[in-house]
Amino acid sequence: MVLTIHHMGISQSERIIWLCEELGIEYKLIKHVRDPVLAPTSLKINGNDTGKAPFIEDPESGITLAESGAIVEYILARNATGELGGYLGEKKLAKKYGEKGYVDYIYWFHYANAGLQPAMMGSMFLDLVSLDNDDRTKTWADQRLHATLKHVDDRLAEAKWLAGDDFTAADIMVVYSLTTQRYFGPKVSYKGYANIVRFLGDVKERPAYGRAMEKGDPEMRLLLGEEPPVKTLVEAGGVGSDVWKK
Ligand SMILES: N[C@@H](CCC(=O)N[C@@H](CS)C(=O)NCC(=O)O)C(=O)O
Repeated sequence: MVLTIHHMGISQSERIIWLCEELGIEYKLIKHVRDPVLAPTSLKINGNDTGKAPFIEDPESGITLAESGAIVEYILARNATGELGGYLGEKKLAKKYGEKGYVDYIYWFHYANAGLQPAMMGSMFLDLVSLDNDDRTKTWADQRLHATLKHVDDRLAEAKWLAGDDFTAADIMVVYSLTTQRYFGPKVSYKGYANIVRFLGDVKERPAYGRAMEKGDPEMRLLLGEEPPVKTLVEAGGVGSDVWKK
């Protein structure tokens, strides 16, 4: 009995499809379409109290779960062979306590949704209201956003992947916030963040990433380069527009 992934197009649930593709585990994909920006009523499923994406159902254990970080940890633990730690055969996407890279792994795994994503969303919301460029709140949010991006960029200057030499689930957590999130804002360019751009180039080379994006969002133009979209989906009125399409 395979895991069911509820994926909403152009959303954080791309992380879960990507994780399963990297691990090579089978899953059933149920797609939901934004209405036209927020989550549709089809995501108001028993167990999904917030009605957001991602959401998974595991028929084997009867467990349902929301929150991408929790889901990633659940899938890694569920598929761990031997000791807990996200092993699947030779594939290993988590670091264990005591292992080289462990502290960086947990730090960047959590930084994705606790540091980077809030900074992106704070700037996204401020971009949506008409504030003067020298508005204090906007200035502070911009400073916070760029300090956050610099923090990620500095890490990627010293390591190929966020946990070190090995690609891990921490990279999966961070990539949505740097890429697809920009369809909603902020319209931030990565000019000056050469290490982030290099990292996104390495992500593009991963076959599992390509497969995940093709399965989850086959129409979406991937935002792996320096420049953000000219117009966000919010400005364009939602997914009915074609600003996000290839
Ligand atoms: N922290 C949650 C965030 C979930 C979330 O906000 N998902 C967005 C998609 S990126 C959503 O469902 N938005 C629709 C809405 O808020 O109505 C996670 O990591 O899963």
